[in-house]
Amino acid sequence: MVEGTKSLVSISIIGLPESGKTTFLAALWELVNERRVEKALSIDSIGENDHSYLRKIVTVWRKATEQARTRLTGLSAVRMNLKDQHGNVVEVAMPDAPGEDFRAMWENRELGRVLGDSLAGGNIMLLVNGNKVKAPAWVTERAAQRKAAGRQKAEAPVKEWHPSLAPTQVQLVDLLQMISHAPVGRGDRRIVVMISAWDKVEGERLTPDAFLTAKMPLLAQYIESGRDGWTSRVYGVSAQGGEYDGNDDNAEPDERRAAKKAIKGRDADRLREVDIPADRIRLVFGERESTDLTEPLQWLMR
Ligand SMILES: Nc1nc2c(ncn2[C@@H]2O[C@H](COP(=O)(O)OP(=O)(O)OP(=O)(O)O)[C@@H](O)[C@H]2O)c(=O)[nH]1
Ligand SMILES: [Mg+2]
Repeated sequence: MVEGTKSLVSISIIGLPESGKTTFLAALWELVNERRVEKALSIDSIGENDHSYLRKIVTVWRKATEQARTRLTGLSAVRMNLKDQHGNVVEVAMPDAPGEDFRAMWENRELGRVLGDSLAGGNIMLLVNGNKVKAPAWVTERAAQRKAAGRQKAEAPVKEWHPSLAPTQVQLVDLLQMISHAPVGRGDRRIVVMISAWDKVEGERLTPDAFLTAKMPLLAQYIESGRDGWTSRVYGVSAQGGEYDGNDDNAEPDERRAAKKAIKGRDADRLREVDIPADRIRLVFGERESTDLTEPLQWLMR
C-alpha cells in the first residue's frame, strides 16, 4: 500500500463547439492508462467510477477518427482516480459538456442548473481550437485588400447583428466574466488556456503565449489584467497529433467531406502507425514540448 492523502478535485473544461474538449479527454484517458509513457499523474484504481463514456471516446481516438459532436444530453461523467509520484491520490472530476451549452450561455444567456453547478467553484481549463479562431476583421485591412485586388467597395445590404457573429475572443471573455461573478461562480481561480489542434498552427512558429497575444489580444489582456483574479498558463496541445479521419455522425455536406477526406486519410494512416498510441500526443509550454497532458492538470489541482 502506498502512503498518501486522498482528495477530490473538480476541474471545469470549457470551450465553444468544436474546440477539442472531447478529444482532449480521450487523449488524457489513453495517456494515464499507458504505463510505457512517463507522466506526472497516472491511474490509481478504477474505484467506484463509471468509465463507460471514457471507454467510448478513447476507442474512437485510438482508431484515429474524429469524435462525434457532444450532444445536448447534459454532462458526460468523467472521473478518474489519479496518483502522483509520492503516492498522493486525487479523484479528478472533469465532466464533458457540449460546446453548444457554452454557446447558449453567450447567445441566449441560458445556463442549466447541472452545468451551472459544475462551473461554480473549481479551476478552469479553457479549450480554444487554434485552427478555428474567428478573428476580428480590421476595416483598414479590408480596404487595403480591396485596393490591392482593384475592387470597388460593394454596396452590401445591411446585415442585422446577431450574437453568433461575434469574434471568438469576445464570446470567451464574456463566458469567463460570467463564471467569475455571482450568481454563476466566483473569481480568483486558476485557468489553463489550451490552444488545441496545435499541429495546424505551429507552422507560424509562435509559442502558445505569443499565439494567444497575437490572435486573441482581448482574451489575453483580459486574463492578464487580473481584474477577475485569474492566475493563468497557456499551452498548445495536439491531442491527436494531426488530422483524424472524419466521423460519419458529424453531418457535413458531401462535397466538403470528400475534399477533406483525401488530405486527412494520409495523416490518419501515419498516426495509426505510431507504436504507442499515446505518443501521438504533443503538449507545448513555452519552448518546451512533451506528451504529458497531466502536467497542466497537476498545476490546476493546486
Ligand atoms: N488537427 C487536429 N485537429 C484536432 C485536434 N484535436 C481536435 N481536433 C479537431 O477539432 C474538432 C473538434 O474536436 P472535439 O474534441 O469533438 O471538440 P469538442 O469541443 O468536444 O466539440 P463539441 O462536442 O461540439 O463541444 C474535430 O474535428 C477534431 O478532429 C488535434 O490535435 N489536431
Ligand atoms: Mg465534445
